[in-house]
Amino acid sequence: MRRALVFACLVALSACNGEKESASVPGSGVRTNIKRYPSTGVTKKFELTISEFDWEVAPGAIYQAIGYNKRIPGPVLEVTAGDRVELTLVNETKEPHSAHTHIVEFDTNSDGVKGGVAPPGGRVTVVWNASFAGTFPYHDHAGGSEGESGGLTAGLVGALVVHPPDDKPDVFHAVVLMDMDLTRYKSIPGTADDAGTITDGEFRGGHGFMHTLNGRAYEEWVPPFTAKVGQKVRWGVVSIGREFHTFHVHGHRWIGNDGVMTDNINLGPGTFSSFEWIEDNPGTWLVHCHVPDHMEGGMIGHYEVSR
Ligand SMILES: [Cu+2]
Repeated sequence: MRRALVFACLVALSACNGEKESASVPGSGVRTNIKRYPSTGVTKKFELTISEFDWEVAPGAIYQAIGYNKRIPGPVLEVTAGDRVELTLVNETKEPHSAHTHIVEFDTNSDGVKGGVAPPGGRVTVVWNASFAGTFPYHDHAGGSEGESGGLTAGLVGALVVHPPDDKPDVFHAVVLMDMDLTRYKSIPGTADDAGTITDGEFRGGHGFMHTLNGRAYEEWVPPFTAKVGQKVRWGVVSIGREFHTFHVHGHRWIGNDGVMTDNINLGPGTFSSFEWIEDNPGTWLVHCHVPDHMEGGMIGHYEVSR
């Protein structure tokens, strides 16, 4: 009886996988039907300055950050599929740093691990082709004195957005999910423990201390995402911290990476997802990670849809 049940489950699973493999979802990063775009003949140039600065994760919570262009996350790099990109990094810190970029095509000189690293006080230019559409992470991978994860936790993270040339949205929202680290706070007005017990302050922890949407924590502080009814709204969500997260949007639904309808996607470290809809549901909606202490730890914001 049990064996028959297991067999039935296996059959169901393989049928399910077969369905996923043949799915074609534009902009969703499916594993088959990957579309490689021909060159546009255009070279886009970006320059990012890497420096140390104070970043306000939540009101009064000052983070000793290292980031691109004095912000967490770094600027959204927006290009068209088929573009060639020259990305120059100017490193004003005392450690080597880089911008390793997912999915794009490059050689090891532009990988950001051994090649493509900006030395302390120096600069480097990396070159890659944005041949595939979607939203992907870029992040430090140079492995300075704080190791491979030090730059990520300090704030050296960002999103690359590659739009198909013939399919641009009316509204695009890039979302970077990132975990902060208690040891990097210069000041934090009040803290609670990981269980959320607030003794003398206002900020609940989560694992390590606060989780962010685009570098900010809590719905009063995360700038609201906006759209109007009738617009084609595309989201590109990148997860780049050390925790697993979900991204949940109230009042909406879409086709997830696995080809199945969802309103809440799973994102492990270094993963990403793009999805879209034609907006038809006005109101102020919550967007948040569904891990309870991540949501309580700040990974929550608003999506405001007007008529
Ligand atoms: Cu989370």
